Amino acid sequence: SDAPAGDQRDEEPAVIVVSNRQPYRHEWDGDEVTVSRPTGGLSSGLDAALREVGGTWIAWGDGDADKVVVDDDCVTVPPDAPEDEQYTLNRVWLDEDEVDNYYYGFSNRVLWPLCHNALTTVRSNVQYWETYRDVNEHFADAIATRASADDVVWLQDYHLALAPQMLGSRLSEDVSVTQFWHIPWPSWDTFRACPHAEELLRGLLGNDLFCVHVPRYRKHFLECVDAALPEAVIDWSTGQVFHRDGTTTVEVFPLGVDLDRIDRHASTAEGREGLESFVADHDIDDDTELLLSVDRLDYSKGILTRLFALEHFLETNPEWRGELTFVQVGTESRSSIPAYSELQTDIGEAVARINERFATADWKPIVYTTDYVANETLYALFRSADICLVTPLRDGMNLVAQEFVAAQTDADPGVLVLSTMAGVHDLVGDAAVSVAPYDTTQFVSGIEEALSMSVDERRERFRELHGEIQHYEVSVWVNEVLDRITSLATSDREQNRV
Ligand code: ADQ
Repeated sequence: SDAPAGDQRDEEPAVIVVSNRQPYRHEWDGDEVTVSRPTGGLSSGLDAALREVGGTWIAWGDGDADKVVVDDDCVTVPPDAPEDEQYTLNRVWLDEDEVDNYYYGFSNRVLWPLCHNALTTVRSNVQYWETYRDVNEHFADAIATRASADDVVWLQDYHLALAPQMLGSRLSEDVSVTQFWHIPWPSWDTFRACPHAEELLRGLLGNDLFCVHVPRYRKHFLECVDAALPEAVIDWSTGQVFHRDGTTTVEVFPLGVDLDRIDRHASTAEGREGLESFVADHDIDDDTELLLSVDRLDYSKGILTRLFALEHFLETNPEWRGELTFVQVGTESRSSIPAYSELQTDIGEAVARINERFATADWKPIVYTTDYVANETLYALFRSADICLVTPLRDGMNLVAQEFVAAQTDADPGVLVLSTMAGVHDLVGDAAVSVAPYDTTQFVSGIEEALSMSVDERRERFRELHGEIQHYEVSVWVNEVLDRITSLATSDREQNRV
């Protein structure tokens, strides 16, 4: 392709972001091209960073195989931005078998449940593993083609655990490699269940800098390295791991959301109108207290235990019947994996059962939708919610909790009910109403506490939450990670000179 190589702007090093998911999707139908844009907080944060510094984003060219033009690896994005705000999107094309075994297989039937302590859900086989390794090779090849001296390669997440080590033989010493692990890192006692634990750890030690959301995960990662790799020497105070191929520094960089963008979206006319239609379409009574949850339909998000807790709440608090509406927005996810399709069925059934049990002629306790909700509408919905229930069984960070806080206002803020099992709970702690998601009794008390909280206490907690999540807004996070990898590279060069 003749797309321009990622140019380096200002004094910053050129950045090569690498992720499984692409930030823009191009679909050609004859001559007509449709570009869909990123929606998630992370992808728009990284997109903004690349637009600023220039560079390349390498990702799986996910799309409808009949429609995408498969021989064109690179395009310039965003298509409608001025030239000095564009960068190169370089796609790695995968065939159906590769997607099945690498993405739905090893990534999401082994690593995802393993890292979320869902060991009974892990399904491992040699084909998943070998394809995972092959696809990581494809990514490493694509990176090696694009990277030049002093560049920073920034890998995202668990789909690419082997690529860093593979880069060792493909890149010159002066290219820095860093990776962000977006999901939890489990204890060694869990991680050792993986038949490829050592290879995965060695793969990740190909990074100069390996980053996680909270200190717990860093501690677990270092303990895994300590237990599994006899050749590694750990400096526990600095988080440095010395090994055959060099040094890997393991650090903590919590990821946040874009506070201004959410606040802006929540107050736009589109947001307000979107919210009005949402309320009308779903027959929500404006006078009821609005309880809200927004999740991908994933077993780690604790949706079923939440529904059971709500059922128990309605059972034991009859005075609240007719007075509240619980809205669950769910996005379908990984549906070809049985654990996910079964979950979708179970959620549908639980919602129907609870509604049947408690609904009256003019009131329904649960509104459940899997429809796409536009960003503006979603943030307006967050703003209008009285309580947000973020109750995962385990979650690397959880951005929804932060999006809810970002959308609230000081005058009459809502209450965040937050699972102790979410990474974000380590950071905001008791400013939220904490619940243990597995304990129905405690969960119900949490809902009762949130419903009866005085406006003074709500304001106090909101200020505390808002103050806390400001520290790691997504733009701050991007800059801190990039500054850190750059400073590690500089001190490395200086040491080599001595
Ligand atoms: P996820 O598991 O996807 O991310 P989360 O952090 O909650 O979880 O982020 C989901 C994002 O998708 C949020 O921005 C949310 O608003 C959006 N979203 C969800 N449902 C939606 C819907 N129906 N419509 C529109 N938007 C929707 C992984 C880890 C997390 C970690 C993030 C970032 O599992 O623990 O916080 O990466 O590192």
